[in-house]
Amino acid sequence: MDIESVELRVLHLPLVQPFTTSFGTETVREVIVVRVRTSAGDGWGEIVTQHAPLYSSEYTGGAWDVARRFLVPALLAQRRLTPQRVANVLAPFVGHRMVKAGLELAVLDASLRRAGRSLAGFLGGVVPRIPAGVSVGIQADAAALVDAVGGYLGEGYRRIKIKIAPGRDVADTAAVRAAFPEIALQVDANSAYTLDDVDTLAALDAYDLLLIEQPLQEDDLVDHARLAARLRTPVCLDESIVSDKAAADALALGAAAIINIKAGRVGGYLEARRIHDRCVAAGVPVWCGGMLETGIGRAANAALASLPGFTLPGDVSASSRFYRHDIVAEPITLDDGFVTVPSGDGLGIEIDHAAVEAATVERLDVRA
Ligand code: NPG
Repeated sequence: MDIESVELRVLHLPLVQPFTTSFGTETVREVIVVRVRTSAGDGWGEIVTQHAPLYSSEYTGGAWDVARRFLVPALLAQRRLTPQRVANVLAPFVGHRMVKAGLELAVLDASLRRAGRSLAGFLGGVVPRIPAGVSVGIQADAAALVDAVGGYLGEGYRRIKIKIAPGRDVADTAAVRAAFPEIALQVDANSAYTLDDVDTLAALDAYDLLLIEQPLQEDDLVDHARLAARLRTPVCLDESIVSDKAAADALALGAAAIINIKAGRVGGYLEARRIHDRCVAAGVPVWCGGMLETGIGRAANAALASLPGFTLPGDVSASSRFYRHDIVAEPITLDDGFVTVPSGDGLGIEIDHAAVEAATVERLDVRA
């Protein structure tokens, strides 16, 4: 397959409500979508960077620059590119994993469409639908949080994750647990704590949580292992797991008992599958995280989450949890608390071109 050109667009998609985490509040999702035009047809991908480097060092302006100047030209210089070769071609360029993941996804989509195969089938998915979890941002107060959680439970979500931050942790968790004693509940700190906070984090042990996600900084693997030894609640890593190698290190150190796999964060769906396979071999449960994906990345995440090691519900929610108007013809919906894994060729989605056009704030075509 030869790539003829790559179209990059920055989109601005308003969120149905603000989304607050320990690193900030988003009201508009800024995201880059990728369209590769190949000798065998088009493919679509999504680069999940945010406007500012708050979750990771990657951000949209940097992603745009590195894609345009280095990564896309490197792909355009290849003859007979396969999805499996994308990561190798891009490997000389350090970092920028979210950009690499978005480009690889577009090549995967084009290649699988041509082959008449679904992404889920290609990755090794084993179930036609996956249980849906939802990530609930920090609210004005604990009562508002309980209300928000109740709303999502009413929609059928099967697992709730609440965001925590210093000062908004134990009381918020206690309120949700008191209101909903039986639900599958977990918390996400997005790196907001240090080992000095061990007593606060240990206080969360009282609330029967599935896990605590990324309490410490991205590069704090040793401290996560120390913390894990002090908590009953299993420690799950997100930001720290930037590659299969990082996953191997975290497991070897005892820094994580559970891993959140996000294809964007680790450089692509093929690397995500390697982490899945490693965790299955090690008996470590994984779940599929989310980064407010549009219908493009959401379809791909549902495919990934259909692999057998994804034994915990992930953050693959309905598109309507974030967007009034998604950019695909058939946005992901909830059916009895489950999301159907797309079974069509490639990502199994059709792009709503008018919606893409309406959301575009910047566009660039890079040609061979
Ligand atoms: O459902 O897509 C979703 C959002 C899940 O909470 C979620 N994502 O820290 O995991 C996270 C958080 C996030 C959002 C991270 C945007 C980075 C960017």
